Amino acid sequence: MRSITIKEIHLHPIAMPFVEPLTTSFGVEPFKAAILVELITEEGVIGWGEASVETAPGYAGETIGTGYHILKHFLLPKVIGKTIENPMEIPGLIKLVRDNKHAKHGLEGAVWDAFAKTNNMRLADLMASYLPEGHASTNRAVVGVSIGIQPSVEKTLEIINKRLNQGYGRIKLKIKPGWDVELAKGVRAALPNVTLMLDANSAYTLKDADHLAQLDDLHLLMVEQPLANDDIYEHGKLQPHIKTLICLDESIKSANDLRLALQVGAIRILNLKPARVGGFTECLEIYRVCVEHNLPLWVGGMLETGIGRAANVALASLPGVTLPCDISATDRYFNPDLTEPPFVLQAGSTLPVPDGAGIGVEIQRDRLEAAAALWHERGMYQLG
Ligand code: OSB
Ligand code: MG
Repeated sequence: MRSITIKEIHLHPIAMPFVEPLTTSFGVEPFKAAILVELITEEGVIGWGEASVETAPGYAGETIGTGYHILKHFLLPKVIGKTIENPMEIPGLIKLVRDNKHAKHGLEGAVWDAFAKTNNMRLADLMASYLPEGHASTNRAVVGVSIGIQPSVEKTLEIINKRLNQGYGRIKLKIKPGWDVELAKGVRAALPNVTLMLDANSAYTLKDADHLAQLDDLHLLMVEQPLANDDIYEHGKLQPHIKTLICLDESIKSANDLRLALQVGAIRILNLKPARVGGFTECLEIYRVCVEHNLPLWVGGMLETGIGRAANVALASLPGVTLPCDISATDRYFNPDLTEPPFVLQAGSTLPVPDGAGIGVEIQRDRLEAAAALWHERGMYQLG
């Protein structure tokens, strides 16, 4: 493979209006915020990454402000001017920066895209080239849709029916204390066969074990992250008390976290978000652990723009990803998105991997400028 030398990196903080915002147990974001990372190689190849940080530190503890600060002052100086023989060298170059996984993923994503483009390969094929034989891309991702907290069961059913009619084959509902068992029972009664799961975003404690056991007979696909964002131990205590399989999201920030969760029986399914684990190098390590342990795996999302979403589709197309992913079509998020062509849902609730090199979608500069302007206009704080 041909190496790349990193010449320049530009950071683009952006804001975009959502078609439909996503209310979770920790709140609702006013608009889609992210820092887009534009990397230019000595040869003039441009790679794009997305640090899908939110405006508030509710999900990850990172924000647009911290992401910008860490990227600009700590991460970029460690890689500019460097020659990379393999994108998996990036974590070693930046390992003295602790945590800040979303920011790291934005940088690493840009390197993976530039590296794949330099070698005239799709990102999905570049990822597969670092996996054992038999893990070639399936060329599509099987996907579902995530629905935020609504004012009533009726309103929720209305949105679910809209999504089912669009062709989505798996529905995820956000829950919080006071908005859980009644919702799930109501939806199950109306739609006995829909593939349904719940996501609590860390809103419960072990004291809620009996309450969560009321979900046992609703044949849910899984319940995602019921307990604290930094907990593994108590999820291992909860799982024997409930029949619904526990899927971890927030708790798993590395392959080592996953090994620990497996050891203590805290996890039956993994939501793998590239942003949460700090990039695709760690994703591929986690993927290998899942394959080794036969752990069902799917790719989660952070309501990414087309840049982050295209890369997530590439990862989600690998055959070790065995459950529907939180990656929906473009029209569920933005109108228009920053990239072309849009992702359009296909038969079997799938999204195709784009044919082009790297992430395979083209950034539209006029839309990027508009999104950057909207950040400056609506930005909640100044970036240093
Ligand atoms: O918990 O999976 C989550 C979005 C922001 C923060 C946390 C989560 C989410 C989603 C998004 O559920 C799903 C998507 O990108 O379609
Ligand atoms: Mg989640």
